[in-house]
Amino acid sequence: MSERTLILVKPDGVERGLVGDVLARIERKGYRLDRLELVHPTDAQLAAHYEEHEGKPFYQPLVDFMKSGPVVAVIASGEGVIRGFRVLAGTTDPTEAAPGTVRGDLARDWGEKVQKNIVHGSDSVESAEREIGIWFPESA
Ligand code: RTP
Ligand code: MG
Repeated sequence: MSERTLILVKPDGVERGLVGDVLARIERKGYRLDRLELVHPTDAQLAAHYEEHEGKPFYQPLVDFMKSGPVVAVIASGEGVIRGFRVLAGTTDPTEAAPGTVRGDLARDWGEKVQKNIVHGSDSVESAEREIGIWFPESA
């Protein structure tokens, strides 16, 4: 069944000029780009987006990092795109991310200090709909 997901190219990906590379991987896989916008995230957007991580040691550094530059927010759709994009992205820690994935090929933060891992992708239908409401309220 077709579904949609919320993808972010994080500030490290934008800064390093990897937006086109990430979008190309999504398109080549056969997913559709439904919405695309360069955004300077607000505190409110980041607090909502990362509410599940509030209170964890990496929370504030993560929010500060996400505010360090613009991000590219994307709604992509297609059959199985939520899981499919997580597979394209690779595991959270680039050390473990498989070659051929965004993080496996391109990310440069390792192990305990993993943070700059280029992309975010929703992890469930519920997360996707919630996150779409944060970044594209008019598409919710
Ligand atoms: P994302 O939400 O960005 O798609 O990544 P994910 O599901 O693979 O990872 P998640 O556990 O949701 O963590 C969100 C982001 O927080 C940073 N992080 N830092 N230092 C740490 O232990 C740590 N753990 C996570 C990463 O930027 C991760 O993508
Ligand atoms: Mg996550």
